[in-house]
Amino acid sequence: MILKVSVLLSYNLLVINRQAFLREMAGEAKVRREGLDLYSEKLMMFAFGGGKSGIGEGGVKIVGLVITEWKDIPMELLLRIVSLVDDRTVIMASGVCSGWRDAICSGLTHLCKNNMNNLVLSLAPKFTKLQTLVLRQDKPQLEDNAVETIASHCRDLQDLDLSKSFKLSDLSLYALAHGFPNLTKLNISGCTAFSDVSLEHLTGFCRKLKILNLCGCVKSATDRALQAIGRNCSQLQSLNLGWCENVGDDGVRSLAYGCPDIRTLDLCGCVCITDESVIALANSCPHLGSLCLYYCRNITDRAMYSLVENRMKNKPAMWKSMEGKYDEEGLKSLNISQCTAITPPAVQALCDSFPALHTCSGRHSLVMSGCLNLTSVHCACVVQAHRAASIASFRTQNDLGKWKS
Ligand SMILES: *[C@@H]1O[C@H](CO)[C@@H](O)[C@H](O)[C@H]1NC(C)=O
Ligand SMILES: *[C@@H]1O[C@H](CO)[C@@H](O)[C@H](O)[C@H]1NC(C)=O
Ligand SMILES: *[C@@H]1O[C@H](CO)[C@@H](O)[C@H](O)[C@H]1NC(C)=O
Ligand SMILES: *[C@@H]1O[C@H](CO)[C@@H](O)[C@H](O)[C@H]1NC(C)=O
Ligand SMILES: *[C@@H]1O[C@H](CO)[C@@H](O)[C@H](O)[C@H]1NC(C)=O
Ligand SMILES: CC(=O)N[C@H]1CO[C@H](CO)[C@@H](O)[C@@H]1O
Repeated sequence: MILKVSVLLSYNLLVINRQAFLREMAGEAKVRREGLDLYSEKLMMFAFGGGKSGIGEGGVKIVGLVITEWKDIPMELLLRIVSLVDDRTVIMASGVCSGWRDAICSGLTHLCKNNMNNLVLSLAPKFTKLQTLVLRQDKPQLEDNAVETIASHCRDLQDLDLSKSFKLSDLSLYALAHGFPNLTKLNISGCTAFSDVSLEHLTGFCRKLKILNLCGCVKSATDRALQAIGRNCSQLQSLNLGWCENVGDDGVRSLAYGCPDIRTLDLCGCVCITDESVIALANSCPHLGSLCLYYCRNITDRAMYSLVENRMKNKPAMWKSMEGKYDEEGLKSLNISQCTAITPPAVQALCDSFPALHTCSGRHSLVMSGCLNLTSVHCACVVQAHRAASIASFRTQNDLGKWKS
């Protein structure tokens, strides 16, 4: 019975890719609206022991108890229903009847909360076509054997979220490395137990990674691991290294040179990095659109001017290649909050050369709170920025000249 309940739960909590999931459960041909409705009805009949029990007339009557929505069904009854019907029916009903699904999910969340590891162990072998798997946990339960099971059964997986699973050890990363050569998205944010050796190993196998979240992985995100990422994962577009305080310039430099397609990089709280990191990124990563340098205290104006300078260098080429899609390139988001060494003229130059950066109230794309010396910077909202662009670029040239001399 637990297994059946868990299969249903998995629909919401484990399985995100509904299409692949339905294909897996039903076979392509059967996934038709009418088919789903039939399943739903079959399920209802199980629920109430007879054909026409008033479903669809705004409610279901059972002696002494009026049920207007699925969520009103007592938990014992739900459990009984689930234990009677086959997995496929339950799943198919979930596909059409969100009320049913929500009822089960809200009612049985505790089951999942306390049995995540067992759920995964029993479910993974059933979902061999799974492409996306999100295993978020309130309290970490996932253990290496669950990840090993996923790795040996769900060979098509491309997107895996294991964030905050700090019970996992290096064994999990080794299992992922060998199980998923085609992994494009991996979230191990907050998985603090992994070592840099195992991460390095992983990058040698998962070479198609595009999105990687290592936020808080202090032990694994070292310069050595970043060098491996730079050598192996040239398609990387998004990397979160937030609060990875072992990351230094050598690592970021390797990353910048090895992953020229990087678009989003979070270096917040990487206290060891200096201007050299930003200069390498500015030189090598023309698509960089979002950069977080929050609390990187050793970043100075030099870093800001390197971004500006590369913007000027790349602009003519960009105009040509983007055919007017000017706004799609260049920094769109920058967080230099708490970077106390940066001065107003440098940030002004930055604002002037990246029109997408703005400080419109309530939705800053340039965040500089905590830098008291920046109060004199005036960064326009997007509309004005467009208009000011030509004047701005002239001013920027002047600023650059000043800085260089
Ligand atoms: C990975 O992708 C390649 C190319 O798309 C494919 O040939 C291969 O079978 C895939 N490997 C796995 C384990 O899915
Ligand atoms: C990864 O996990 C963290 C923590 O659960 C979450 O905030 C983040 O949105 C997830 N996704 C990506 C793509 O980083
Ligand atoms: C960062 O700045 C502090 C203070 O100026 C300095 O002591 C430290 O050596 C710098 N760190 C690096 C990695 O350059
Ligand atoms: C800037 O970055 C820090 C660290 O990631 C974050 O806490 C803060 O919310 C960011 N600020 C904005 C406005 O995005
Ligand atoms: C920023 O301003 C404060 C107070 O005005 C001053 O003490 C500090 O030296 C300034 N820092 C820099 C880097 O200019
Ligand atoms: C194929 C390839 O380039 N693999 C590299 C992955 O990263 C490690 C560690 O930096 C290198 O030793 C491999 O050569």
